[in-house]
Amino acid sequence: MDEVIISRAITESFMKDFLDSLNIDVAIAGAGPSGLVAAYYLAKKGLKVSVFERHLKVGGGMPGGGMMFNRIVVQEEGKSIMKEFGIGLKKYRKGLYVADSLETIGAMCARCIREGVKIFNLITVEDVVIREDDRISGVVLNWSAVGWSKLHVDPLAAKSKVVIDATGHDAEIARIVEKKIGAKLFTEDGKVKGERSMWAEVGEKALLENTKEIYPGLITCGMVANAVFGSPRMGAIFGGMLLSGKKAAQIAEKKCKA
Ligand code: 48F
Repeated sequence: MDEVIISRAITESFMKDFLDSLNIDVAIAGAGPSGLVAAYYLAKKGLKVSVFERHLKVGGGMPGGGMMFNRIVVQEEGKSIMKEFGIGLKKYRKGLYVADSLETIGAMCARCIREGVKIFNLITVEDVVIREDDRISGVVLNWSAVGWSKLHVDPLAAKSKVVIDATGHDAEIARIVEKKIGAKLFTEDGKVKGERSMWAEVGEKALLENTKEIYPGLITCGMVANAVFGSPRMGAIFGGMLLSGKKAAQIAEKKCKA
């Protein structure tokens, strides 16, 4: 057992995936439920997709369930996507199901990776790459530890045809585009409106409508969609997140193939 061989195996295997991710079809910021679902459907269609997640763990808001009770609730509309991932659902009442949030994360992650999605944890998307007409053309990446320790280290970049913002409540990529490019997003006033207080039913309905291209090459996904368009949050109900991920994938696929 040679420690150097173990070290080489890890480094070479990781670097192969990282190099493969520098020129891709779709870059996804955030490995929460919506980002993972989007990645899965894109990979299933044969597109090259990589997900960059800031934290050590993937799953975004899922491990904490509702107030640290590690369960999530999914309504009828999200059932078929949960089934596609092979996740167990317990019927709670008509049209409403409960899932173990840890099983959900494990299953989503495994299915994504088996479909060919490259998932990188501990990497933050800190900016976007732009080209003519300020079109979004990729993501700017750095180790999350660099930001946390406030080190002055320049990032690296990956090019993609489309970027999906699945960063959750803070809508980080949309805000970067608004601030740094001074861009008018495709919202009423051209800005990120910020999410509104909790109203599960309205929030869930709005989520699908708000999942769209908000700037050339940038697509909202999951909670980002409601944060960008000023719609309510919805708490630990996840059907909308799954459907939003699927819709973001469909929009991104069309753009990649256009
Ligand atoms: O927050 P998150 O789970 O987003 P989501 O997919 O799902 C929302 C639900 O979890 C919940 C909810 C349910 O109704 O409202 O909140 O919309 O996952 C977002 C992920 O993005 C990562 C973050 O660590 C989290 O895992 N993230 C955020 N900013 C960045 C990032 C960034 N700049 N670069 C990389 N990852």
